Amino acid sequence: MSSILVSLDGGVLSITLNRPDKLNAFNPEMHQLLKAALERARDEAAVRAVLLTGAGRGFCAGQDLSERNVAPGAAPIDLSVTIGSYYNPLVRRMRELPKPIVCAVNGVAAGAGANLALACDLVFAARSASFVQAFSRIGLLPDSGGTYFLPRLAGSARAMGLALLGDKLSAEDAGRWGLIWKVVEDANLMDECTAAARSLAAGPTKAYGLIKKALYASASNTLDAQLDLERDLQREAGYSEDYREGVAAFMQKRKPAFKGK
Ligand code: LHQ
Repeated sequence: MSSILVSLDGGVLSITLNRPDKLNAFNPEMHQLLKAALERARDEAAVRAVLLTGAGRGFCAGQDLSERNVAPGAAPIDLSVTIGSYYNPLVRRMRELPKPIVCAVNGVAAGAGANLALACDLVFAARSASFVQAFSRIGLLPDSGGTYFLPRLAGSARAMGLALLGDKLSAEDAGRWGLIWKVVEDANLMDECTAAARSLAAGPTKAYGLIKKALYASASNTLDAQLDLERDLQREAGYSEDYREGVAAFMQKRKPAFKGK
């Protein structure tokens, strides 16, 4: 059984992390297959949104620690190699993808798995799901963008508490704290996420890519720089076929038929 399942339907590329007996923890094969799936999402015009979830009772437990056990007396492993080769390129690939990524957090999201969810654009979590910055429990600091996302989403006091204590944060608290978009009942998670991804896949894809670019740039921009960026990106959006269609449909009081161009 492949460690990543991929299928395309209605413009939505569904990607399922599939190592359920390990709560979908990452090994090199899973990284390589996820990379290929995200490259497909970037390159194929037929893909207009991505839906990411996990198989079984967990979303993702981060790095597979059974591959990281250092025998007594053995030389320490340089973790920066794994981070530099896999996790950092993964987070960059997701944020730079000019198409929206919907995340369905179906269960526990721990370590890099929690931060992988936070790197997505529209995050839904099942009521029974949870988020754990498990790193400090094993003597590490949050990676995969955790030290960037957490203070920006939840504020620095909550980011520090989560990182230092490594406690489980319920989906409900993650919703209240602004870490994610929405909490939904477990039984409705996949239906709601599929509907959101389908709706995005039928939308103005180019504009969505520009929205991602502008909002993600704003975290480190001055107001002046952001105003200039909005001007430049709006020029690009204004040249799209979907903008023409959007305005024409509004004037004709009909629903727009966006093509993603
Ligand atoms: C696992 C894992 C796992 C292997 C559950 N690995 N088997 C980047 C670069 C380089 C190196 C280091 O790391 C990183 C980034 C990181 O992600 S570091 C953080 C790594 N992740 C963690 O520390 C989380 C470890 N897991 C847990 O704390 C718990 O499993 C959580 C809180 C996720 C869930 O707890 P439970 O619901 O009680 O489940 P469980 O602990 O019983 O796990 C179920 C099974 O999954 C179990 O196997 P078993 O054979 O006993 O049924 C676990 O061993 C296995 N599993 N996480 N990361």
